[in-house]
Amino acid sequence: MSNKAIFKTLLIGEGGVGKTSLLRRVTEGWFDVDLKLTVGVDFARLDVSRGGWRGTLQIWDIGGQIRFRDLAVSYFASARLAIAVFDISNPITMTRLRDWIASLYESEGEDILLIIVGNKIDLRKTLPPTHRCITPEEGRAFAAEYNAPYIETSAKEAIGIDLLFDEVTRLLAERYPDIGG
Ligand code: G3D
Ligand code: MG
Repeated sequence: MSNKAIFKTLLIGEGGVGKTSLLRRVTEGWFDVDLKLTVGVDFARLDVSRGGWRGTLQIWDIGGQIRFRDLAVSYFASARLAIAVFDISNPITMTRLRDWIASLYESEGEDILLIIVGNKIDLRKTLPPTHRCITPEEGRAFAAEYNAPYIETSAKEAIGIDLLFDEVTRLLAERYPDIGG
């Protein structure tokens, strides 16, 4: 009998940073549930495990049509963890992520688990050297301000996705050792 706990996991960050692309990557081949709601939130469900610990992530991906100020209550409510995404090729998306995190903290408290993701790292090698990209060191320093792990990904080239969800699982298993399983 399945008795796995469900952990609401949010994807947050500016439009265009790659949230939906990351979700598509992780659910490829694993795909379980995909509900498109009229409010513009997609869900995907992903079973994860670590040692004897097992859980189900219910990953919420907000649609681009939802305005920021509409969000807090309905989207953030009861989340266990947030994956906060910026685009390494677009530094303003890192700055704006601060507002997302502040809003999340205001709604759910600063105790919520958080992982910072710098996505689109494939662009470091294709953009001209004059293009200002966020460096790994800058990404780590940003995440350290929130005491959060920093993971770099490319949804396009499927880099770092497993690592990201290993980290999600690790944080949840450590925070909720007795719930999963
Ligand atoms: P969002 O859900 O955060 O709004 P999307 O972002 O997943 O819709 O992605 C926005 C655009 O960025 C898409 O391009 C998508 O293909 C691209 N993208 C997402 N992840 C990556 C990545 O890792 N590398 C690169 N190079 N591009 C990425 P379009 O052109 O469809 O708008
Ligand atoms: Mg999207």
